[in-house]
Amino acid sequence: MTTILKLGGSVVTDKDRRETVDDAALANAADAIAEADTEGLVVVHGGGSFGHPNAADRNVSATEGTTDAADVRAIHRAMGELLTTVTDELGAAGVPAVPVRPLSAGYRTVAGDVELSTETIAMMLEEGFVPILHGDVFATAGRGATIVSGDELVVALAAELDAERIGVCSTVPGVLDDEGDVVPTIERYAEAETVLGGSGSTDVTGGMAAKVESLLDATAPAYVFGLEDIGPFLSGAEAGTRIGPSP
Ligand code: IP8
Repeated sequence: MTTILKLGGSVVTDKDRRETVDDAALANAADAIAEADTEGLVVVHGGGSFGHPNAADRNVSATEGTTDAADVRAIHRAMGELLTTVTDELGAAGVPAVPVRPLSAGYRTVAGDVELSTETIAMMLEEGFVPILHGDVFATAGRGATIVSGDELVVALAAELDAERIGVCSTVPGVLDDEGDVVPTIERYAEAETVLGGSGSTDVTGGMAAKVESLLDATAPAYVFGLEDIGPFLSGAEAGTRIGPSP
């Protein structure tokens, strides 16, 4: 069984302090993953205070491209530093984590779709490794390079690897309604539109609304939950908000 777990950039970094890892949150996430059965697990982490400020400085987003290779290098470098920290921390906790860099494994088409080659990742899984990917900068037909969010990669990975479940670990315990309560399920975007706001910090890929919209297109049910629910999610429980039809 293949499971895709996204660690939100705002969970593993201090989103308000540039290029700063949230050591305690990352250690908690690493411990929860290490305690679970990691066979068939792929982890993707977001950009947080590494990717988003570097992309925003250069006016690069999921739709705005750059043709300047120095921009591509700068954004990719920042994400590489975060990837190294996340992979090392997971490894130290006992997870057989190995890094995978999306810039070298995919691209965005002229229609805006994400193409990701997953043969290498499938072989890593077969050999018992846990591949770790991240939101990145992606060569994009006719636009130079744009940002690919971790959420887009999660959807592409789920389709290509025929995953059964997607988990998205966020700073909140799920998608919240106006009263601050977790919305248990979202099956259509219209149901959630009124409760979805933007992101509080610099987020070039659109915050919770964009997350829900892209997860609704996924080939597997997706769950949005907080740090405390990584363990329950990985053990097969329902956690936070389920996005998409029931499994
Ligand atoms: O935080 C964005 O990934 P996300 C990655 O999953 C960059 O949206 C480079 C900003």
